[in-house]
Amino acid sequence: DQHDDGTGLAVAPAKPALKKPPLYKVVLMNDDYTPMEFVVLVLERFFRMNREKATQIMLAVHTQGKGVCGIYPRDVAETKAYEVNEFSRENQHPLLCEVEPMS
Ligand code: TYC
Repeated sequence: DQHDDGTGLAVAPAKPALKKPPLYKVVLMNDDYTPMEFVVLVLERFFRMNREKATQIMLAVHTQGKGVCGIYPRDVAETKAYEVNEFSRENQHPLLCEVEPMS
């Protein structure tokens, strides 16, 4: 980093090149029609959960209305949500996945 601009006065050092990106929550919404088994499959396939963890998250969403299934940088979060919604539509289920900024 260059800390002197030639005037002899200190200037702020450059930002470090590798900074942690802002994180976003991928959230699964409850609905009345999507089968529980399909939600478990989605959590296993797109969020790399084992059956036990997937079942636990599915039931939390079922009882609480929505739930976080993963936390990622923005582009990864948007891609996950898009792929889940595409997979749900292909299988004719209304399951909805959304992205929310971390509070
Ligand atoms: N509520 C659904 C049912 O009773 C199950 C379900 C769980 C749906 C989680 C969506 O994100 C969801 N079949």
